[in-house]
Formats: sequence, structure tokens, C-alpha cells
Amino acid sequence: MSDLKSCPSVDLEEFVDNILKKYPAKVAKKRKDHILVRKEEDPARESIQANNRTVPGIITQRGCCYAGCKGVVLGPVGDMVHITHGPIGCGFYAWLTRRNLFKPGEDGKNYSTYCFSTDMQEQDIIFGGEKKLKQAIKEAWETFKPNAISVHATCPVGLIGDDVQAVAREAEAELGVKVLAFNCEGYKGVSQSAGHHIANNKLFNETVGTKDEAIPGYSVNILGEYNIGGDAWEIERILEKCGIKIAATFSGDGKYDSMTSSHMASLNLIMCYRSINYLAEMMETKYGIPWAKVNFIGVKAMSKSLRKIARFFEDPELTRRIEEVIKEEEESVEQKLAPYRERLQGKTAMLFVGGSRAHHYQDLLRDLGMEPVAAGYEFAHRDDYEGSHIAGKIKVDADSRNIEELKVEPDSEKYSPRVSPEKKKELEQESVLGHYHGMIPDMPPGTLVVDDISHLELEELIKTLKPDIILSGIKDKYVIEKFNVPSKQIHNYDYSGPFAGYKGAVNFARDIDMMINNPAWKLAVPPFEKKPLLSADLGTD
Ligand code: CFM
Repeated sequence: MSDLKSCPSVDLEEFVDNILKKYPAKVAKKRKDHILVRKEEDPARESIQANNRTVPGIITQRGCCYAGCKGVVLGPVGDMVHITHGPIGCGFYAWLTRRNLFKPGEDGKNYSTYCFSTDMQEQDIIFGGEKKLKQAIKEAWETFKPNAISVHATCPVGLIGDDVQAVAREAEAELGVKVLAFNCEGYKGVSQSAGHHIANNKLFNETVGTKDEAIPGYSVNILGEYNIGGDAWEIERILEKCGIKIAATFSGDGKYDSMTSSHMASLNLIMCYRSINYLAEMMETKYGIPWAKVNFIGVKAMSKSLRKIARFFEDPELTRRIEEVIKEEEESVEQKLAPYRERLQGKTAMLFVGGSRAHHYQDLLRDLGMEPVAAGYEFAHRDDYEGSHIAGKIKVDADSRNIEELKVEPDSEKYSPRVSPEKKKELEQESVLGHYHGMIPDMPPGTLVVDDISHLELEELIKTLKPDIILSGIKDKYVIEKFNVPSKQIHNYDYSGPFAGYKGAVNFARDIDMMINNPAWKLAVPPFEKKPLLSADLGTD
């Protein structure tokens, strides 16, 4: 039934049924809707459940709301001080392990390598932590004079009810620096996805549009690019070579000031739709700035994204320059990629990453002749799988209702549509503007899509589909490698990168080749093959 090269004899539906049988009935019922065997030629006929609570007891790779707000969206803005209001562990574990790199601007301000925390103790939990927070903001301001300060609430802060918003307002008035406070307590929502939304709302309300400064030339903002391993710098190199100006990046290598005037740019480019589609939609409604979904991961994807920009600006000179850059860059990487492609051709991969990379990296794998056989997100929503057109149809539940949906209207002074309604419609129909097609249409029949994969499911997939590599994260990396399958971290790139753009594709190919074709995998014997394993059955009482 399946046409997977790696495992032609596997009946995927039977295989999934067998995995589900290992769960108690209630759990199996829930997980069933999060696993999709791609069968239909028309992907629009297939759908998956996502963004639901993880079943307690299942080992998930997800993070918390605080991680999504502080770690993901705000953290990369390096000229701000980001204060974690909570016990020290939360700050410590969000301390640059994601490798969102930062180069200071002309003012030389860079706090990205510091970890700021109020270090709450038991007595603060009992008597309240507001005073301590106020003191921390003051101290941070006096010591560093950052361009802005953010405060991020952790679980205990929400439980004891510290009013971080009031403290931020007071501090802002007293010190004369912007203080953004986020109620991103870890337990809000079902994953870090909730934190993205909370971060987007406040950046939209209190940062974007606070400074009007014209941006000349072909200007774009890059949304949802976080400069992991230097990705944003490779993207910047290419766009600048084409003559396109990046007004602001949200938020890799991000500067606070550039975000304040980002509403003056001509176009928003969305890399990671999951973490920042809210901001893009709201900026379009309020300021008339349209968005285009791009993917800068992969050679062909990069070129395709550049052509989308050319199509939007519709200037023959810019288009000519873009085509020149594409030709030059593609020729140069082609030579470098050829030897890797020879060794990687036909190898299979599985991808279980976050909320966008499990899709983006499929383009790069295909550039190398590799075949993605199974993929899934940890915390994405149904529109990331099925396409942005279904976003309005997703059922809101008790968990998603938790996060405020802002009511946005066109700004009476600052709203200015970038293109005529006719051209906008045309570009939407061509899927240049306002459209993300999602992961499922890119996965051919005979592949598997698994949302919020558990370790049990991952183990079964490894044993049966026997992939040559798994792109995933730190929580499952060593589980995977104990099965003698190499695992590349696609969250922080395992000390490597950049992987974006043309040069990044070569770095990635080099890393992947080194891992897959390393003879060590055939020599190592995992411990559970040397010694018998303890085993147990699930109790039924
Ligand atoms: Fe977007 Fe990200 Fe991702 Fe994400 Fe993340 Fe990340 Fe990610 Mo780790 S913002 S959804 S919350 S692309 S930190 S840079 S790699 S899980 S796939």
C-alpha cells in the first residue's frame, strides 16, 4: 500500500493501528486524530488535529508559554534587557541555548549574552514579588541603559497574582524607558504557541507604529526569522545584493528601534508563519502592509521566495537584478552541493520540529535528493498543516480561548494600502500575497504526518521506517541516536549554521553528509541490545 522507498512492505495504516493499540483506549482515541497517513492525491481532502493539550503522561517535545514569548519572540532583540520574573531556573534554561545570534548596532548595545532574572525565593512567593521586580527593572536600567526592557511572567507569578503590568507602567513613567510586560505564565495555552501570540499582541500594541520614519527604496520586514546560527545574516546578504532593504527583523538580530518604525515598510515577509502570523495580519489591517509567505531554507525555495518579492514590487530593474543574483548564487552552490548530493541521494529523513521547520527543511532535503518520509510539528496549528485558508474555520477551545484576540481596525492616519485592490486580488490569486499552503500538500501520498509526536510513536517509526536521519530537537536527540540513527538538531543547529539561503544550504549538506555517512553508526551497539531490558505492561486497574 505504501510507496515508501525505505520500507516498501509497510502498510502504513496497519502500522499506525498497531502503534495506537499500545495505548489505553482513551489515549488511542485522542492520538488517532493527530496521525495522518497521506493517501489522497488531493491533499485538500485530508486533515489533522493540532494545537490540543498533550495527553498527560505522554512524553512530548513541547515547551511552555513563557518559552514562546521570552525565549522565541522577544529574546533575540539584543539591545533590550529581558527580565524573567520568576525562579532562576526559568531564566537559566532560556539563556541563549537557542543560539539566536546578535550583532549590536551603532550604539554598541548588546545584552544578548546576559541572563536577567528576579530570582524569586520562597518569601517572594508568600509575600509577593512586585517590589523585587520594580527593583530589578531599576537596576537593569541604571546599570545597562538598554533601548527598552521587557518583563516576562513565569508560572508562580501568575499563581500568586503579581501585577506585572502595573509594575511596568510605574517603572516606565519613573525611568523614562519603554517597559513591556508580558503575562506569559508558562501554563497558559498548551505549548509555546500561546507565548508567540501574547508577544505578538504587545509588540503590535506598544512597539510597532510608535515612530514614523520613512523607509526609502524597496523595503521589507522579515517576520518569524530568529537568526539561529546566523540565518538572518545570510538572508540579509542575499536581499541586500538584490537591492532590497530590510527595515526590521522580528526578531533575529533585532533592534528595538527598527521595530517601532516597521509599519512604514512596503511588505512583510513571513518565514515562520506559526509564531508571527498574528502580527502580520494585524499590521495589514491597521497599516495596509500586505504579507507574503517565504521560505529561505533550501536553494530552490530561496530563489522562489526572491521571485515572489520581485513579483510584488514589479520593477523591471529590480526583477533583472534578482534574476542575476539567483543565477550567480545557484551556480556557485550547485558546484559545492554536487559531491554531497551524490552521497545523500535517495536517503530518507523524518522531521519532527516546532511549528514551521519540519516543513521548511523538506525543501532543502529535496534539493539534496533526499526523501522526507514522515514529518510533524510539535505545537503548530491546523493551518500550518493544511494551509492558511482554513485558519478561520478552526474550532476555538477552552485552551485557545485563553489568549486575547485583539480587535484591530485601519488606523485613521497611518493606514495606506501598498497596492491597488485589483493588484492585491491578483497577487492573492497567484498565492504571492496572504497565503501559506501548509505542510500537507508538500507531503506525497505514502508518507506520514504526526502532530506532537510522543517518544513511543517515534521509537516505532524508527524501528519500522528506518530513516537515514531525523531532524529534531535536544529532548529526543539521544533517544534517536541510541537506535543508531543520527539526529540533527534543527532548533539550535548543534553549534553549526547558518543553514538558510544559498551558503546555508552548503553548510547543511556538509553537516548531514558527515552524520549520515559516518561509519560509527554501524559500529556502535546500543546498551539495550547488550543487556536485556526491563519491561512492563500498563496496569488495567
Ligand atoms: Fe517558528 Fe522558530 Fe519554529 Fe518556533 Fe521554536 Fe525555533 Fe522551532 Mo525551536 S519560532 S515555530 S517556537 S521557526 S525555538 S526558531 S526551532 S521550536 S520550528
